[in-house]
Amino acid sequence: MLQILTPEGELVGEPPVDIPMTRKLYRAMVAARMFDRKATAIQKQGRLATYAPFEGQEAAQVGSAAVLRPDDWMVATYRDAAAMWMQGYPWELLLAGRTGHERGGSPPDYVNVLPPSITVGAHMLHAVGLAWAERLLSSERIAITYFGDGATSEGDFHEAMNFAAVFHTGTVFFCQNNQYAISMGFTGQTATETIAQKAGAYGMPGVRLDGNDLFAVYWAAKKAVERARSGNGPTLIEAVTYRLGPHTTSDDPTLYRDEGEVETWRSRDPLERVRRYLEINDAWDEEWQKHIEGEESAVVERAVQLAEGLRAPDSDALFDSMFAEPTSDLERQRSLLESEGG
Ligand SMILES: Cc1ncc(C[n+]2csc(CCOP(=O)(O)OP(=O)(O)O)c2C)c(N)n1
Repeated sequence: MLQILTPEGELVGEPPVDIPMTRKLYRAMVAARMFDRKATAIQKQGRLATYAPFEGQEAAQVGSAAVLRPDDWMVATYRDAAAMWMQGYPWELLLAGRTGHERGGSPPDYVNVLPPSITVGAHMLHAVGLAWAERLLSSERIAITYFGDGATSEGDFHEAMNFAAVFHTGTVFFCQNNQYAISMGFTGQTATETIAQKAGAYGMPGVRLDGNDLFAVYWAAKKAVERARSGNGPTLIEAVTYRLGPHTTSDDPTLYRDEGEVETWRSRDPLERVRRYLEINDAWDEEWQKHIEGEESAVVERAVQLAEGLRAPDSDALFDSMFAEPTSDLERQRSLLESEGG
C-alpha cells in the first residue's frame, strides 16, 4: 500500500508538493472539516433533511481533487462534498441540496461537477460517458468519479470499468474504501483482498494507497490524471480510509462496529499528520491554525446563511432543471399541476 507520510507526520517517500502548497491543501482540509461538522450540527437542529458526513476522508477528497484542472469533470456521491467544493461547487449549494432545494443540483455553468449521486454506483457510467465524449471531441478534459467500497458490488461499476478500459476513456475511478457500506463491512462486500486488484480484470492499472495520507493520494491521483489526459486510458485508485462518523445522520454505527476500531482510525487522522509534518518543518503554529479556522468558519457560516436565505422554489423548478428542452411527458405533467392550482 502506497504511503508517503506516516501518521506521525514523517516522510517515507518523496513529497509531491512543496511546503506552501502543503499549507494550502492543509487549509482546504481544515475548511472541509469545518463544513462537515457544521452541516452535521445543523442537521441535528432539523435544518437539513439528512446529511452524510465525511470526517476522516478529507485527505482522499482534497488531495485527489487538487490535481484537476478547473474544467475537468467530476461525478461524485452524497459523501464527497469536499471534493466537489475543491472543483468549484459552492458550499451553499451543497447544503441546499440536502434540504431538497432545486438550486442544490445546479452549480454555476462554469463548474463541471454533476450534482451528487444518491443512487449507489450509477454515476460512474456518467463519468465514463463524459470522458468518452471529450475524447471524441479531441479535448484534454478528463473525468474523475468518486465512489465507495459498496459501490463496487453494483453492476454499474463493472460496466463502467469495462467500457472505460476498452475505449481508453480518460476516466479516473477513485474509490474511497471507508470500510463500510452502511452496516456492511468490507469483507462482506467482496471476496478479493483489495479493490485495486479488480483493475487487472479490466485491463487498467490499479493503485492501492493510504487514503489518509494527503501526499500518497495527491501523487497517485496526479499520475492517473496525467495518464487519462494523454489518451492512455483509465486508472482505478483505491484509497484505504475510514468513515469516522455515521453513514448518515440517521444511522447508529454503534450497532455494527466497536469504539476501539474507531479510535484506531482516529489516530490516523489525515489532518493531524499533515499538521505534524508542517510543524516539523517550521510551517505551522497555533496562531496560524486559529487564523485559518476563524476565516474558514466565517466562510461556512456565510454559506449556511446563503443556503437558508434561498427563496423556496416554485413548482416550475421541478420541470425546468432536468432537460434543456422539456419532454412532452413533462409538459403534460406541468399542465396537470397547473390545472390543479399549482
Ligand atoms: C442502487 C442503490 N442501492 C442501495 C442504496 C442504499 N444505499 C445508500 S448508501 C449505501 C451504501 C453505499 O456504500 P459505499 O458505496 O461504500 O459508500 P459510502 O456510503 O461508504 O461512502 C446504500 C446501500 C442506494 N442509494 N442506491
